[in-house]
Amino acid sequence: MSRLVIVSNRVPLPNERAARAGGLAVALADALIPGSLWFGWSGRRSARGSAVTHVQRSEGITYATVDLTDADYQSFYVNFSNGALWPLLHSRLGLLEFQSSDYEGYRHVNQQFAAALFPLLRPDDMIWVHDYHLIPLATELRALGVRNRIGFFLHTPFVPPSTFLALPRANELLTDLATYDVIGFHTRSYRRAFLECLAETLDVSADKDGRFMFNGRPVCAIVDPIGIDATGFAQLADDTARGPEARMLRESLGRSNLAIGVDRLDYSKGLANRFEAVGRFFHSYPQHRRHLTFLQIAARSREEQGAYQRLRRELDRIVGDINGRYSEFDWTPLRYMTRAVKRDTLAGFFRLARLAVVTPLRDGMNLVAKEYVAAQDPQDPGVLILSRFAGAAEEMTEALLVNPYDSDEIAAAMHAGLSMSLGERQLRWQTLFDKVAENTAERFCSVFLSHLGRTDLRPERPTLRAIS
Ligand code: GDG
Repeated sequence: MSRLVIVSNRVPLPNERAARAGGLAVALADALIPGSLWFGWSGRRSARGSAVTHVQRSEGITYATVDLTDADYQSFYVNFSNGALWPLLHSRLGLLEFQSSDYEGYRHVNQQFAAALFPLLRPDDMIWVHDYHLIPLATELRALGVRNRIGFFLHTPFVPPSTFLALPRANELLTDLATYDVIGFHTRSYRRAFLECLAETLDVSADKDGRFMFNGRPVCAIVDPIGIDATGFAQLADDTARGPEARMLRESLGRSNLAIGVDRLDYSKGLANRFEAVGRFFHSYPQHRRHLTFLQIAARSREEQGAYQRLRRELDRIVGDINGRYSEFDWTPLRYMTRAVKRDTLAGFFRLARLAVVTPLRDGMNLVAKEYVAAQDPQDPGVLILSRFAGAAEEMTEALLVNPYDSDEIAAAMHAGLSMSLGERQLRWQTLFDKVAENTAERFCSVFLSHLGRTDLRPERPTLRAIS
């Protein structure tokens, strides 16, 4: 059997996994069969950058990581990946900042990653590259003569040509993507947008299954929604809802119900609009004052970027405004913390919450929505309020779907959720749970890898001797 090699920007090393927020690490943990290799950035910066590869083993998995230099960190990670590609792929052109030198830094780091990974590869490895930081990696590996199967999965949305082509050098990135054997997206609409970009810029057309030819080779763009280990998470929630943190939370709420939001602190997650909606809710439905407490856990991320610093200041202001306006001496409507919470604690908190408000402005999938559903007590499940613009909305249609820009609609959904009969909550939850339990992380990985496994190895390059 081929060995699986996963490549992602950050490698969730075994000793740091428990408390880190981030969807990719959570989902891929399930794909890692002993014997696999995971390669990527160590999360550290050093003068030697990628010149040294650090290798460690845990539970049969090999983790190989490289550092970044300060300059590479700034151009590759902060500026181009998170300052240009992330806003672009979340349809936030106003936040896109492009500098050619950052783009060159991005390509340079991909080249260095390829060079560091190359000596670790075996001829029949299947290489699975993840996310927007590493779009050019297959191009760089092919340039080194790597003939292995190489697949790519994009965890963010993909955007139509009218948006994607605003990025200078967009054509080069589309060519890079078409250099993979398999390219995976969460939803049909992201794949459609990608194929439209290919048709418009590279004059490539695909069949209805996303298959197309590029440079004389077959390529396949697939739809493969990511999921979670639903039964494992349900068990975790059941256990930790009885644990000390959950008990302390429950006691602190008094007679009030809990609504919960859990997100990385990112402008794509719609936190400012959500907080405005919480304010609208207590304004428009005063009967819920004192009877509902909203807990928002927003683990800080990417703090080096101006857009994120501005977001924090804005959120601090709105939270202060809402709490100043509606708090009583013994009740705070909106509790807001920017520290990460342990994963098992989070599972227990989800189970206690009567409502989850998951309202990103755009989101590739959104695993929090799935985790909340998995964590519920089947006898007395809570209600999920979900943005129409999360990839998860394509499958989770029994949630209360809302427009995340419309605070009145979110407030009305919160009221509807709190007023919903037990029978309706159970019906909606059961259907949602069945979907979450069917589309697991394990299924996501096996679908992708079975597509990748069906592609052919690249032919050996003709050597000079063969030509003469
Ligand atoms: C990207 C795409 C796509 C959050 N706070 C804490 C914490 N988390 C965990 C959640 C969840 C994960 O982080 C977040 O996953 P999401 O899917 O919601 O979002 P992104 O990190 O933006 O992930 C996204 C995903 O990739 C997978 O493809 O769904 O659309 O943007 O698991 O529970 N975990 C802990 N403490 C926290 O405070 N331990």
